Amino acid sequence: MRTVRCLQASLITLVSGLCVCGSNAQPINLPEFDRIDPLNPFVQSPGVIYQDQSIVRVRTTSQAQLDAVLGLVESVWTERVGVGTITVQISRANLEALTKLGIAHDVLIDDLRAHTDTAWSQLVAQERLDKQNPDQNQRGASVHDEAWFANYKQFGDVITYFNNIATLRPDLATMSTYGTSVLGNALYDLTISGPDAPGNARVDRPVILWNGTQHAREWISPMTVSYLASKFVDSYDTDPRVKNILDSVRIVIAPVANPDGYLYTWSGERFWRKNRRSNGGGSFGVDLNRNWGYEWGGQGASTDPNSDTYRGTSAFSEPETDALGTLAQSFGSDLVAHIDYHSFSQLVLWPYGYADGVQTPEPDRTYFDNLAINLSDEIMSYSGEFYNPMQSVDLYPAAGDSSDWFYGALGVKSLTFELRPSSGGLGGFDPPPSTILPTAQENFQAAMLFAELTTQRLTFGFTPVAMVEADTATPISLTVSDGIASLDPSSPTLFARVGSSGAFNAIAMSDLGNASFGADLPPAPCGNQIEYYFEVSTTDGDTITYPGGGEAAALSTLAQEFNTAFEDQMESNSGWSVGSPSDNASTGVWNRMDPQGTAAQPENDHTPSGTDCWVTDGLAGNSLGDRDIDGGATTLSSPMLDATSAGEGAELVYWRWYSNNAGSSPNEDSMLVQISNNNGSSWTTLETVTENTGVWTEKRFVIANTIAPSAQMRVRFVASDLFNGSIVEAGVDDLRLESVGCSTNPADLNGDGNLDFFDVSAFLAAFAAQEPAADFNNDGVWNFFDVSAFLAAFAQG
Ligand code: 0X9
Ligand code: ZN
Repeated sequence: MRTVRCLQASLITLVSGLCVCGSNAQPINLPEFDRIDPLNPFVQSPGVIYQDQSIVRVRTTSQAQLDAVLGLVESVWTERVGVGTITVQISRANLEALTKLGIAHDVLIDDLRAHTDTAWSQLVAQERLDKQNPDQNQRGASVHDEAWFANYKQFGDVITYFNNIATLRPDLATMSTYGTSVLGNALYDLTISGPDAPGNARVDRPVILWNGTQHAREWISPMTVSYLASKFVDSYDTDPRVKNILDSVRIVIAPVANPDGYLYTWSGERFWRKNRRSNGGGSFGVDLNRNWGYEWGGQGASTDPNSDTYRGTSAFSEPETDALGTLAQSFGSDLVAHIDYHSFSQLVLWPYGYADGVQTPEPDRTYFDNLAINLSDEIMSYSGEFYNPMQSVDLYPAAGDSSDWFYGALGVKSLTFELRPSSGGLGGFDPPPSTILPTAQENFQAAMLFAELTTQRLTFGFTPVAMVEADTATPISLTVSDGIASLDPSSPTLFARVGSSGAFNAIAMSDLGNASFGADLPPAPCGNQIEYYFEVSTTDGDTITYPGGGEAAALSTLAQEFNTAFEDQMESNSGWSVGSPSDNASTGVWNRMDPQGTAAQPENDHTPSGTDCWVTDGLAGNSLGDRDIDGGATTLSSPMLDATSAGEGAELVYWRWYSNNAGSSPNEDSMLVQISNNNGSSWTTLETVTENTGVWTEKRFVIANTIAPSAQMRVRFVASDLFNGSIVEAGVDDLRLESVGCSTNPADLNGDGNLDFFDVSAFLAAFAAQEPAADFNNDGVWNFFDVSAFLAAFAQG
């Protein structure tokens, strides 16, 4: 009853502006917001200010040239200003002066006013359609209203939409303010979480904070976080995945971190970025994303109040950053993760980013890298859009950004998302309104996964093996890192069984250091499956399995006989050669060495006891782009190998590394792996590698499926950086020729090559006599499971 009464009171609130719900107040009393009426013929577009202005990309070659350019421009649109290429806003008159000075440039947007007015007229047209239902246009027709996302929304409309969520679902959403902007606008946030439950009080749940709109002109940001808010609340009753998340997490969303700037982009200047602090002397605005207090004031943060990246007078000098930081700190150690939503470029950025060459310490570096890749993959598989995951400093160094502070000062897993579009000059800040919904939807997928991954009690790392050596114990290892809970290091246990029935045997795992735990899979006769899973405990007494489903979700691997006819661990050169007539790479040429690890290249070769591998220049260099492949192709060719040595069905096996997802223009390139059976006279492609594994990956090919095996086989790896310059690194190690299979079926007990009645009878005799031959799962007991394993092997023929 209480909730219902409060809900009624809340609905009245919207009208009367007064809520008396005690401490349970869900929606809040909103002021009258300044609102532009785009349909009013006297209202001007926020592009008017750009009359006779152009956007130009300028290329300078000296400091003198750069100074001349800076003297002519209205403002600089590039975050990183220096000799080289920058994008500037310049008056038509000064554009002529630039031309006369002979400084190289391209005009990106000739008439900035016309450009902005075109985007504005799209918005006006959509507003006209929306106007048919004015109430819905402002606050949405329901908790989650897809139609609301058909157009960009002003500050007041966003906040009204949020308050409406809290009004309609007071059981799930609470609206608050957390401070006031420079110009006195309230800073709003919405907390979303499932109701209190026995043993699961809201206040005990970890907190995730998402904020939008630090940068005023990035209009797709408030829209995206609005979508997250309403979609999470709306899906609670219908989507078990969302219910699961909201019952275990508190999500706090601050949709407009910079209300003054955002209001100004609607009323005055469409491409305003900063807040609206008066810096004196007619200069306005601090870049809030240079004002945070971790390593404040370093690279990429300007001391010039006129600059678009002005850092402010001190860390947290601005009430907008100060209040958001204070809100974050108010959650204490409950705050576990944060995302700052920006646009544009489609990036998933992880800290640090405050200075060139800054290294994020392990194990967080690996954690962030995996997290960002997982989120990027999630979006890719949902919508096909690529969000490039990278450490933020690889975009450019910028001190005082939010993610550096959340991570550096609070130890919170923080990301900065750059939303759609992936590219596009200034127009990138005003993609057509039809971009809003798909951007928001793909980010809802990523946001769900983000909530799940960052609030995991522990994080597991395990690479399943498809096949193991028959009759041999196989060492495997599992990594377990602390998440929001801590691992009891004495707890990791492997559960395994031979065959697909019977009890799993518990096998204690030993601590191998570096969060890694090892144990042996039991030996199994050729042709048998081994099923297994892991179980660990947290220090607070929870039991967690990997995979999550435990026994029911057990992993499996097949015991096989491997006959290795040839193996090259690349520890010495057995006759490999580098180069081909068509090679034209200028850097990153293949060499054989102990690689130096970078974000794109392995730290170690693959051979467990080895050091060296083939790698496209294994030196790390001064930056990611220093020693990778540039300018074309580089070819690595094997010596002549006898493919017939491993018999019929011979397989070519190698471990490879490939990375092309860091830096600019990612995923444009590939590595060709080719095979020849005539000593290199002609080549057939085995695979075209594009997947960015970022780990050593084993590849296995039945040679006869591609080419007739001969004694004159050669293999070559052609890695290249074609098209735009990008980061490409590749590696090859541990190449083998082998045959895989079972020479004898273990069910052929009398060894006559036939599976028949006589084997069944031999099995029964051996079983009755408790002979090893009938202990099919090698567990020292003769029971039903041996019968079942025998029958399984028998059935395989
Ligand atoms: O420059 C920014 O603040 C962000 N890009 S935006 O175009 N939205 O302005 C990116 C910040 C990423 N952080 C670092 N590179 N340190
Ligand atoms: Zn931004």
